[in-house]
Parts: sequence; structure tokens; C-alpha cells
Amino acid sequence: MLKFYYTPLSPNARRVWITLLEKGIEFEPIILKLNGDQFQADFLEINPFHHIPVIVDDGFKVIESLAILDYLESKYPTPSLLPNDAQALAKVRMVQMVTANELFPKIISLIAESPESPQFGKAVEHINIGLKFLSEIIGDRTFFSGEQLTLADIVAGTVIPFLPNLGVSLDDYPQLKNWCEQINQRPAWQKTKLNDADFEEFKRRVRFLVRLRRREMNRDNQADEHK
Ligand SMILES: N[C@@H](CCC(=O)N[C@@H](CS)C(=O)NCC(=O)O)C(=O)O
Repeated sequence: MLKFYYTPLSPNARRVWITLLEKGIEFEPIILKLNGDQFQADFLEINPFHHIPVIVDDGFKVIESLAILDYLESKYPTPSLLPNDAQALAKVRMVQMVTANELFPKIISLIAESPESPQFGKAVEHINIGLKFLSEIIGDRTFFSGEQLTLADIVAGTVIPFLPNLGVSLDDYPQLKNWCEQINQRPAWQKTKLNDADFEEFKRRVRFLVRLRRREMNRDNQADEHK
């Protein structure tokens, strides 16, 4: 059976979890705590970058959430979560990449920075550029590709619904707001959603990781100065 390495707190892993549920793929859950267990030799053999999510299917391992989604779509094509039309497919990819590369890093800033700081304000500005772009793609459709749920909805749907809880209103984007309400009701979203305590724990871990990375960067910079 397909093995799924993840933690329920991770939005990157949740993309994969929701895809497994939407496609009705059976899996063996292997939960990591990310308290150092990701550095154990047996996990490093599976993913040398010590990240979840990872899947191992028939002995074939796949790392990187977006690569995992493509693998699952090819290997388990029903129900289909990708359109065939060139423009529709390009839109799915744009939604995925804009969410992963433009919105997600700024969400980290919303969690790590004080709401009064210039960095927080800049993150909100950037997120609004992303939301405007995404609301133009969704137009007045139910999902990003029309009536069919796709990987675009799954990737954006594990990020955008959290924005109001992090200080970014969706009031200027009524269709995205309707879409959030729709997808949040789907069984796969309900089953994988974070409760309030989990969400606080997720934010605590993000702040801890950001502090750790900053300390490491300072140490590296100081070491470079003394060379
Ligand atoms: N680009 C990767 C990112 C994965 C990632 O950053 N995973 C985090 C959890 S959200 C992780 O495993 N962190 C543990 C670590 O960095 O040691 C993906 O999309 O799968």
C-alpha cells in the first residue's frame, strides 16, 4: 500500500493528503513530528532534504508536494484533477505556482512579523497582488477550472482560507470568498482541517523555524567576516 509521510500541521503535506482523499486512494499514514525525527538516517534515506510530504508507492519514492500531485494524477487518473485544454492546464499551473511561490512565503511573514512592522505591511500588499491575480483567473466560476475540482483548488485551498485568520481580508474578492466556503465544506477539507489549537501550534512552529534560520544565517555571516 502507498506510504504517506506527513504531519497533519503542514499545508504542503495537506495538499497531498486532500488529493489522496479526493481520489479515494488508500494509504498507510506515517506521521513525523518534525521534532528532529526528520533527521533520522532512515528518513534521510527517503528524503535527503528532511522534508515532508513524501510518498512511497510500490517502492517508488516521490518528494516535493507538487511532484507528488502530478504522480498521483498520472498513476490514479480517476477522478481526474487536471484539465486537458492547454489554456485551462496553464491556469491550473499558474494557480499552483503563484500560491506556492508568491503567497505561501508571505504567509510565513504574516506569522513571524509583528502586525505593526513594515515587513508585515509589505507581505499584505504582495498577497493582495496575488489574490487579485487569482480572482481574475477564477472569474465567476465555482472552481479555478470551471465546474471541475482540480489541483489548482487543492493547492490554493490549503492556503487562501487561512488568510482572514492571519489579518488579510477576502472582502474585496467575493468569488474567492464563496470558493473558500464551498471547498471548506468538502469532506476531504473537513477531514484534514486544523482545529484552533493545531493552528496555534502551526504558528508557534513557524516562528520557531524562522528564528532558527535567522540565527543560523547570522552565525554564517559572522563566520564569513572572520575568514
Ligand atoms: N517544497 C517542499 C517543501 C516541503 C517543506 O518545507 N516541508 C516542511 C513542512 S511544511 C518540512 O518538512 N520541514 C522540516 C525541515 O525542514 O526539517 C514541498 O512542497 O514538498
